[in-house]
Amino acid sequence: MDWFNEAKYGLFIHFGLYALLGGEYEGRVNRGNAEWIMNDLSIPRARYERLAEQFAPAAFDAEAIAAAASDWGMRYIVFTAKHHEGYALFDSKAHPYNSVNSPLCGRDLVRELKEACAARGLKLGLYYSQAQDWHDPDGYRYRADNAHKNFRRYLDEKCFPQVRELLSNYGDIALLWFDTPMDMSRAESEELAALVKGLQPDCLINGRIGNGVGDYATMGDNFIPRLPFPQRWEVPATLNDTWGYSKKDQGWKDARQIIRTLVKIAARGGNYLLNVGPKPDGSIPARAKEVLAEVGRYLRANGAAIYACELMPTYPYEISWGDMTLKRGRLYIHVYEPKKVVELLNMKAGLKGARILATGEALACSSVRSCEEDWMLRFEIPEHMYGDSFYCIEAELEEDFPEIEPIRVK
Ligand code: JFZ
Repeated sequence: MDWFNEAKYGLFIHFGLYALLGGEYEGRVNRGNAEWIMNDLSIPRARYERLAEQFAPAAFDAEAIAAAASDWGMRYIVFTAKHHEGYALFDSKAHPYNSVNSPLCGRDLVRELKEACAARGLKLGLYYSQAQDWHDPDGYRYRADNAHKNFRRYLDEKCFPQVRELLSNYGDIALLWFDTPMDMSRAESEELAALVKGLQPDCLINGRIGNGVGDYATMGDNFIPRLPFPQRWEVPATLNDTWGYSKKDQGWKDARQIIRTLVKIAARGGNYLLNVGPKPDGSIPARAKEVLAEVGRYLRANGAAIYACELMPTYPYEISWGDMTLKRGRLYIHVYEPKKVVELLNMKAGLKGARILATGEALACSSVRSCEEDWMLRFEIPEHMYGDSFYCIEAELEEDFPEIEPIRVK
């Protein structure tokens, strides 16, 4: 799992026929996730299938996406090879409902993305909805009567053959990202995992394969554990409020929120898998690109404080103006507000030195007692930076991690 532990930040891409609807169908707006529209608005299968005839992602440019993702500081991409709608974005001989058979598309988007990622040194993971398939009569469907279905037939005739194709026809796949296991039994999750590992032993499997079978835990959207979590984990998260493209959803988070979340996740030993939902033509919404480019600038200057950083043994406390990450005896203090001095209260350490990470400018630093007689780490910010925010201090320690000094009761 080394690459995954070091990567910390990945790009999730939710693309499929739902993008054509953008969260609206025949004047009705879908209030939930845009990619759930077929289910949530009960669009009949025969009607929804017609979208495959219109699927024309002329602006889906895998090379531009891979170039952008690496520019944005992301180390891996997870792409929806097949979402709950059942439509595959790759050349599947196992099932004809796929992008190669769409007359206005005729392309294998998984292959294009795999080649573009390989050229950029990015890992490619594939999302595959293993349990829900609203197109297959025997696939599960949320809030429906699934009891009469022959789920085994669906597994044998669609799910397993397609997973086999994904792991046989595209070279190394770094990760298979399964989702919503629903009523899958432990034996079924294990059988699917065995299929994956039998074809590609190094391919990681996320927690949503179900029944505790995956290689790491998948958290809920934007959920960050409060206490050190001993397992490897990943937070899938939206940049606005939905995964698939939505015409209405303008709830974009800004770059500073994303940076703060990324720092918090990295300090707590997790990965941040941040989503974009391409438009019907396959292009990424402009606002998403702006925000991600700004986050990328922070990472270019401060990546040493994020990639491959370690799980903190403890989180001393929540600071309103910043956060900390840790790597090999270096404590990184991410500062979000203008400051003249940065003080970390109730911490004590042997300090070998400190600098502004992005520029290398040395800082006066000390491990001293405050006027309240508590220990603290103190860093003096150079005058020309008094007005700055969103920078990072690198403090070199004599030990692995500062001592946390309890607050004294006076
Ligand atoms: C699932 C999908 O249904 C959704 O469309 C999207 O692909 C997302 C990444 O994953 O939605 C979930 C599944 C589980 C949780 C949240 C959203 N969860 O456990 O909190």
